[in-house]
Amino acid sequence: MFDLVGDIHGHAEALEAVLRKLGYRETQGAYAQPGRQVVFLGDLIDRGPQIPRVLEVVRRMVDHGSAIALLGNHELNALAFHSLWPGERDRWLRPRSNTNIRQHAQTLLQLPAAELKSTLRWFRTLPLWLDLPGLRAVHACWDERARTLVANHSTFREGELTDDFLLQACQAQGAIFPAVERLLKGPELPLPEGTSYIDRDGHPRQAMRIRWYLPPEGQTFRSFAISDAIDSDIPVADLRPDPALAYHPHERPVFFGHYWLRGAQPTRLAPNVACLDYSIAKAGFLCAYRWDGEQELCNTRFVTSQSS
Ligand SMILES: [Mn+2]
Repeated sequence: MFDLVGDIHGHAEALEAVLRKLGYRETQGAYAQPGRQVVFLGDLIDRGPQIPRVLEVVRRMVDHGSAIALLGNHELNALAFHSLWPGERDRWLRPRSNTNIRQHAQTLLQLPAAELKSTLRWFRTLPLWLDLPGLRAVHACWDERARTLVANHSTFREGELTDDFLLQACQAQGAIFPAVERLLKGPELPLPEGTSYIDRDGHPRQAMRIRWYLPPEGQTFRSFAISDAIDSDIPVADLRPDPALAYHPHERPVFFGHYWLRGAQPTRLAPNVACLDYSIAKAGFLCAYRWDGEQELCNTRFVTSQSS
């Protein structure tokens, strides 16, 4: 059975506390627990103070077979940040703008060159989703159309993200760029003409992150927004629904991270939907879910790094 762990962002102390609460013990250098495996939902790096230790704990578990680690947008961004355009000497797949350097700065600061190189090689082996008979997991959004498009693309190899794949996935003109963005960053909905809101980092935004797992019928922009908005700024105008979105209640349970949720006590977002990102890198906590095969998720099964 599986224990799912949300975005860690370099917080090793919280990670090890949660692993111990879940019943994992460090033996022969790797946390393990008979009969159970961790699924890390991505975003291991950037922002936090102990990135090398987080990578060490997670990689040893993956090598040992006691964990599966999915690729988050921060891992994909790191690959693109350090990949040159084909045939060019100083043009990177992810432009080295001040914003992009700032986002990646703690990783650059904390990892020596050789370790960074080995980490990037390892990132290339990470899956973008986990699709099992009883559960699904992805960093930001389960979108079956996007997933199929990526899985069937000629550059896609399971467990081996090649230069060709990164080129198609990381630059705006790439053939699978929109699909990979949906899976790893989630869909965004443009706000009505002429409106905007200020996000939690103080930036004005014209598009909002949405509750993609809910049916959009009957929602307003404000009720359909998730996370980073100061809610009162979002207009109450009706949505034009895209029924293709939504995660149907009869689908198997899906777990994801990415959304910087707030609140003292994690709760499922729908009977078959749980987000495990509770903003550890913004004064929140690390969040996990102990899954024993149930198809209807249970609010008592969340485990967090908060003491109590
Ligand atoms: Mn993320």
